[in-house]
Amino acid sequence: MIHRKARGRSGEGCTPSLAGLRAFWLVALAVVLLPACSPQPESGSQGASSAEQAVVADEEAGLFEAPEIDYPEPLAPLGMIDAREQISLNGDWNFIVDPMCGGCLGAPFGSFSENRPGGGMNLVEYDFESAETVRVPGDWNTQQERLFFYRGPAWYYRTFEIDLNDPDTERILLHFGGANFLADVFVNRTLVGRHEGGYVPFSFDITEVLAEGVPEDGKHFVIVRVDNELGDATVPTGRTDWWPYGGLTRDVSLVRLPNAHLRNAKFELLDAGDEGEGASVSVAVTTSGIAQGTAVSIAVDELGIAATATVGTADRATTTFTADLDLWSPDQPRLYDIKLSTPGGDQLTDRVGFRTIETRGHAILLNGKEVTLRGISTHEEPIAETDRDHGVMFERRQARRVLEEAKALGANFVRLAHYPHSRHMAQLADEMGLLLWEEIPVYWNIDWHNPATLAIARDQMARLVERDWNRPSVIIWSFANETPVSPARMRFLEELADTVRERDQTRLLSAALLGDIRKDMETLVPKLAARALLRDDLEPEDRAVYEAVAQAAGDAASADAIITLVVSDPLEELVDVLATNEYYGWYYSVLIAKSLGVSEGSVRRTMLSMMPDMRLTAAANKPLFVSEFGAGATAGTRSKELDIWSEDYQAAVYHAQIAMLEASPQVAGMSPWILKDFHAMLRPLRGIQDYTNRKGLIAPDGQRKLAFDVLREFYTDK
Ligand code: GCB
Repeated sequence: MIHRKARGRSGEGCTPSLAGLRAFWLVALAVVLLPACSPQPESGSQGASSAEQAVVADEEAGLFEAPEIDYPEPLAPLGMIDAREQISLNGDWNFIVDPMCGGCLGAPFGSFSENRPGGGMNLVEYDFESAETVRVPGDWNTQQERLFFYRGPAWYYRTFEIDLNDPDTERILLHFGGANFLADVFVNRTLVGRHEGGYVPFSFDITEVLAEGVPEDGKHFVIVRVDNELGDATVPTGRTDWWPYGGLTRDVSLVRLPNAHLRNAKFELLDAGDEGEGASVSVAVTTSGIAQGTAVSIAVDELGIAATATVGTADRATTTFTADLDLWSPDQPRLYDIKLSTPGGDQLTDRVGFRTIETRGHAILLNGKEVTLRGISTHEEPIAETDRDHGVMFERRQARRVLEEAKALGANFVRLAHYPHSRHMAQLADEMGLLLWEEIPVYWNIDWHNPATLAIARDQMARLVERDWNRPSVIIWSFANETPVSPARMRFLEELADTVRERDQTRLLSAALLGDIRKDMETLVPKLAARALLRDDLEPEDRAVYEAVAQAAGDAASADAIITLVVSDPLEELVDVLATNEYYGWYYSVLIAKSLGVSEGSVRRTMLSMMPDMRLTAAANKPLFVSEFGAGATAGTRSKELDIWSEDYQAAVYHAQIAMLEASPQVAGMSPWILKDFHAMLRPLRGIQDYTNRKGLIAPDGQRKLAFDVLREFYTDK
């Protein structure tokens, strides 16, 4: 088993070095003196081969140093989870909020990991059985009002039953669809491992732990310490414009597998033939414990396909087959059931579609034909707050509601921002005929120099790709959002591009870029000044400033010219689609007003009238995609004067943006920001934001704002 060292994140820093120091007074001293949960510096050496041995009893270590714990890593990703034999562990789990990580003290892996009974002469200051409960899957923030802003550690506990038939012929995995953001997992008092990085699936093999028998109180149990505190070295970092929901946010289950089993399979269209006729498909299967030379069967009954792939070295089996396929597209989302089976009796199925996606010059081609991406961005939040039903959306029906609203908008494309959404999304998009952008939370400024940070990002990228590589709806993998340009960032992102390319070369790679805002402002400001001077509603002080700017700029300040803004970024070499987030009509007006010392209103009005004459283009000969634009509006607020936060102002920004982007030939599509208002700690403004980003086209109660119709009309006219 691979072991990984503690990373010096909140959690491991909570456990004092107690090896050999079991006396109570020392524990008490540690409790009093140690800064609980304070991050510790990364520690050095590699560890032993089992979790118990992994605590290095370093006689030299002082009381105040954390022990060196090597956390077993999760298994390589297990694919096709829905086709597996599972015992669901969803439901109510006992739950202890532990802001100071008191439960991290007093035992090698933290006292709460033991579920030690108290009473009699045993002093135990926690009790899972009588603890409150929260629903799994779900975040804790929206299940209890007092936890809404909570960031830190909490403990989950539940018992389970399973009959272990024969540990020599079967494996039992404990599987998590995702846990935000750090999870330490214990089964029957044994640390089975750690996963860092939210939103993606991971599992541990717990067969050996279960084989040791049921603990003395008669039930197997699992305890998970989940910590949603984020910092400078995590992915995402501690500052994001979305809610860092904590908890076991996705399904939890026990997966029963034969010892020799199929782990995953990837189906790729190698050649689409003549619009699907005579197409060839490659199949790449990964296996575990299956003897070399064994034939894995692949059947697609509807196509009359019965092929075999022989297991070779490195637990892999590959083959290709040819067939007459109906290609998948949003208009005709055709899916086929593919069955895999082994002579030993392991079986898997997946519903797979086949299509091609590529670029030619400025165009994106789906099945060889140019497609314009009529998109919308979304966070993983339910369409209506009343539909929350314990936490972030975790049920298929909630995911379906989001995609139905995207369809109602006339969209053919959804950007799943800014992290991997639940697996339901891509499965439903496959069925409903929507194209998807999937993304990992490399967001704003990440610790580009830190190998541990890179490891988390790579893990998220790999697990996302391996989870969804059979989903025809997914056409773009994105590995970054608004990351400031630097050589270190480039190196980091190159590694992520490699992580994708090693696994999947059939989809497009992208990242949402910031562009060069300073350069754009230099281009815009003289023209904006000339335009402003044509207005008859300018205040004299503003007019004086605009006159001075226009005069200094000379010819650059012509009022009637088309204004071309060029998106460029060193990443343009690495991506297939150049995506840009731009906020003309929202943030940029503040920047200009502040830098010139004029009223924001004068800039906003001028900008709105100028945008139809602005064009977005890119230096690279690649498709340009506008991955964000938008404006905030509190639903129900109306203003003839177009005051900001009104639905009218938001609608006006949409009209102006659409005029600009429709006239920009390099733009191959857009995904405005955003389908629905969403919780955001960065948005405190009382009475208007109330910790909600208001750029949604839909309000928290599910009501559509004016801009929804503006975009719908544009999309459905096309
Ligand atoms: C952005 C970010 C997005 C924010 C959005 C905003 O550029 O990519 O995460 O929520 O702007 O509303 O400011």
